[in-house]
Amino acid sequence: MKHLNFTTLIGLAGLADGSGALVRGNTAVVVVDLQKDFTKAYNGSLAVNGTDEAYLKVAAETTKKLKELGLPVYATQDWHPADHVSFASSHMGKNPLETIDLEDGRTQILWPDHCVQGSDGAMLLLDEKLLDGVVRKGANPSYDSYSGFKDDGGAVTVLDKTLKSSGIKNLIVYGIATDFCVKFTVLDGIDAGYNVIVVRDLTPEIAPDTAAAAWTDMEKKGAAIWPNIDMSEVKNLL
Ligand code: VGL
Ligand code: ZN
Repeated sequence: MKHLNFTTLIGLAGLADGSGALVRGNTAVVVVDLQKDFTKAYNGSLAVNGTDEAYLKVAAETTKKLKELGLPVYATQDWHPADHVSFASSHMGKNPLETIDLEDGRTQILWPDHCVQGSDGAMLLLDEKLLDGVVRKGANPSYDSYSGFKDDGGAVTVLDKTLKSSGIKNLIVYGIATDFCVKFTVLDGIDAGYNVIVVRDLTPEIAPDTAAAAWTDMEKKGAAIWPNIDMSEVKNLL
């Protein structure tokens, strides 16, 4: 996994709520798209670098520790129909990683078929017992949804409502991948008013250039980038 060289750990002062401090007792974990198809460990169709067994083990152990501290844990799950607009196979003569212009003016990056509803590749790689909820996204054939909060057509998922109804103010976010689903989930989370922490070492990337831009965008918007999970920092939020 390639990383930007952050010289300083961005502390609690850099957060988005404007108050300069995280709110204690109101923190949830959002694990993004930890699914077979995105991993090398399972030979996924859209396998992201740095998603070997070792990564999955650390991600699972960290999630368990956070849950044991009492934090609610939500997972997003990419959940596409077989004819999804983001699949190159849905567009005659097109290949994965090409970009197309859709009729309504959106541009769409094309991917190999991945996370097809009900398929083995769509399976979440987290123990269900750790999860307080799963937010499925990308189920509308016509719209992609990198964000766990809303799709490209603006249709919202249950995530914001679920978090707000339990008084959540801070999110700890990690998962796959930096440059797409993590980035848009983080940016939308900040727009929805949350203080967002992103854990770099638990967040692999599809490509170095798009990932570098993603870290910059997230940081500029006010996300706190933690190099890794510091449990004593997390306990400060409790
Ligand atoms: C993702 C590309 C397509 C992701 C999902 O989880 O980052 N990337 N679908
Ligand atoms: Zn997808």
